[in-house]
Amino acid sequence: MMVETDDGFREAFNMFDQDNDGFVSQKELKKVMATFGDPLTDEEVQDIMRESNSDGKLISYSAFCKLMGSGFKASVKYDPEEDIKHAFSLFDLDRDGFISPQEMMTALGGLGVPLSAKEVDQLMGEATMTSSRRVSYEVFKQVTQNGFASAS
Ligand SMILES: [Ca+2]
Ligand SMILES: [Ca+2]
Repeated sequence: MMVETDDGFREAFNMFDQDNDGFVSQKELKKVMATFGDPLTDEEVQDIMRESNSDGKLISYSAFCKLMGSGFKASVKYDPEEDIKHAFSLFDLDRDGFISPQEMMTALGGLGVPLSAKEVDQLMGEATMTSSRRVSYEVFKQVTQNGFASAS
């Protein structure tokens, strides 16, 4: 069977192997999947572990490649659009389709990034390039994908 380029999986593997010990543990698998907005139950994690490895405890890189080559890939396929939508919804607290400075401040504070009103104002200005200080989903997406510097 043809396997995709090693590098593609290596990148994904490194993302899962958070302590860089060369294996993906149950804990790491669960944690990373949760950050994808797709949390797994303990049972699901154990199923994946069992599928990937005979000892059912750690996923080696080669086992990981096998997983990615099989059906597992579809279920963890990284979908940036979904991810951005999810992130946007975390910011747009009142669901009016725009992120207000207040929402930005609240959401970032919740993420452990407390910003002053002035910093938020500056951030919003860089993101929107206008004085409206309201970030629409389109702007948010652009900023998320390109970073603040190149948003235009
Ligand atoms: Ca690890
Ligand atoms: Ca809002």
